[in-house]
Amino acid sequence: MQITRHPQNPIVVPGLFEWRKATVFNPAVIIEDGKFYMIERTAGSLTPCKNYLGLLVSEDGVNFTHVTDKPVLTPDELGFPYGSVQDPRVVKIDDTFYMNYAVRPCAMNYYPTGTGIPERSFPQYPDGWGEEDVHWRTRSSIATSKDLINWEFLCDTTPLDINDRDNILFPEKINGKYVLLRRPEEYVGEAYGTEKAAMWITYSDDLINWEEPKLLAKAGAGDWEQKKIGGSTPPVKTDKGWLVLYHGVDYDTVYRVGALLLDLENPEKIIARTDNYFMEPETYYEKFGFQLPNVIFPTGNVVKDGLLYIYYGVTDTAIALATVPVDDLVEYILDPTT
Ligand code: M1P
Repeated sequence: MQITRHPQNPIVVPGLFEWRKATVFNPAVIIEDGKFYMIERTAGSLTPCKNYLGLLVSEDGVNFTHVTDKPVLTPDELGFPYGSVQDPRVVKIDDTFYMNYAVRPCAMNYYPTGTGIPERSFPQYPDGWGEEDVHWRTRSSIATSKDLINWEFLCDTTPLDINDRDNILFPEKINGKYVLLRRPEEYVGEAYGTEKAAMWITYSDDLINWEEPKLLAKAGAGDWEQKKIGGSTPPVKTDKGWLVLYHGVDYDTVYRVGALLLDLENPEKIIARTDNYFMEPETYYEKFGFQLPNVIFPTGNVVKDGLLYIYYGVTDTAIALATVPVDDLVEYILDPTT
């Protein structure tokens, strides 16, 4: 199976506007009316690292320009004037766009070390912000839009007192219910059936009230996913099952990418899973960057002409694109010797 990194990588880089001059990464991407729309996670500074979401458009999925010179979603609009809005994933159900995003009510300071996890500190904020533990945790939510520009908060999909990100909606209801992937960081230990943060699945009739999540996939035996795993991209429907990319993190905080195939009618059932990763940091822009080295972090994928376009953050610094025939990837998951 051949994964092709685009020669123009990284295809989207920081700059242009104050609110994206430090970094851009981990984008949502969706095709609408034949055009590729990207929602990028951005920051104008690392101290504090207050993240915004910007909107770009492209005819070819490679060359993107901004639809508007302002962010389309800010932490301020969500009621968090010192917060950070992160890691969007977008699907369209009927005539509405649904965006999963993560929110930290107070943004932290990051000081890159160049060799690993950035050092961090907790800024002082006014008006009581930062005084409660919950202000420094990451919750996940859904916003809706009819045009990708104007977004409205719909609901929180996680309890507010735990860290829970990598929340991802399926692009259609299954057996009459909305379906959501989650990655509750604190659901570890014997009672939860997993020793490492894992992927969970939950259902809802109305998108507001979510059932108790069930454990879907936990870190496998491979070293590459020993620290934790999490869902990466919105599920893609194929004749063989729902294709879901996920990330695994090792003890050196290297991020790699694997994939799952889930049953179309019962997405709790894993039909097949890559034992090993199929992408890892290889190129300079994937190994070295402004924030965190050795991170590839897909958050968007679309299919066009049989090709899966995988959009991923690199080193939390820029955005890259890789493609693979979707059938080849599915065959590879079912039989890695192909
Ligand atoms: O810094 C790498 C990634 O770390 C987190 O991802 P996860 O909790 O799933 O490991 C997120 O902050 C993500 O945005 C970031 O790219």
